[in-house]
Amino acid sequence: MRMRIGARTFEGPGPFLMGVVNATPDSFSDGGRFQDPGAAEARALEMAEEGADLVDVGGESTRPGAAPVPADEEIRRVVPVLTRLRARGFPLPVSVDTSKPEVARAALDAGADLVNDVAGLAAPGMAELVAERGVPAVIMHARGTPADMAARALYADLLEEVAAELWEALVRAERAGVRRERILLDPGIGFAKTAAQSAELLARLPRLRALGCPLVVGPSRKSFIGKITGAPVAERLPGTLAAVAACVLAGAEVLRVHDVGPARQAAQVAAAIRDAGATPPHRGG
Ligand code: HH2
Repeated sequence: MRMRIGARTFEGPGPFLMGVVNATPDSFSDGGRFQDPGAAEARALEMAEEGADLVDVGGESTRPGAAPVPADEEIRRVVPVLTRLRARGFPLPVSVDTSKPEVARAALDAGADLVNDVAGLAAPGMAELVAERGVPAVIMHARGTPADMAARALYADLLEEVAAELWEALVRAERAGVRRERILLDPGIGFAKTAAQSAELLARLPRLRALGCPLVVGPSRKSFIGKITGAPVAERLPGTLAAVAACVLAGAEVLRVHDVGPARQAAQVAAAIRDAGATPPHRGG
């Protein structure tokens, strides 16, 4: 990939790590821990130390069944975190995880560099805002809302339908003025996907790479890992690291993770294996 995000240019196959900071009371794995803006700020700093390439600040849980959060409440959760990070000269690009244009606008005004939208820029005005501000955006695949997405995990051909729906969202964004070279795509692990479907998407990521945009993947601590292993959410780090490695080997450029330090090591080793496979075999002698 080659993309300018905030003050940094992301160049090459990565993998780049996007650290998750959920300023929410109810996120599925870290709800309530970083709700205070000071705690969220400290978490972002810690992630930078651990080797994050950017951090993603969110104020609404999108776990299955989560209640929607009004825009003004989401703004109250997210903007103070961004303001603090920018005021102290935080060196990494910061993304805002939101599907609402009002929240994205307030976050961009407070210094966010990228819009990460689990609804694929579908809300009226969202793609126009991204176009007008000239910022990059993540278009993630999902169906429905957290309330009904589990019931919408019905596909005749998973990969082709996810690819087609991502493509539709990309074309819609381009019509609104978003430039192709500022778009990242994400298959939306766990969003209207069963555990088996999440695993299949990870196995077949190269199909989505064919859409031509860098890929972001967020497997961290998700329920497919629990379904496969029986591990509760607090014990899914080993499974997360296996998924991170698989994503890197399958060509994902950005990994969205909660545990940046451990994911850094897993991603580095997977990337070394990926790159070793791209050079001619060593024949000794
Ligand atoms: N997953 C979550 C939220 N935002 N954004 C992208 N691009 N890709 C993802 O897979 C993704 C995302 C859900 O995880 P989390 O933020 O930890 O939980 P919650 O939604 O409960 O806050």
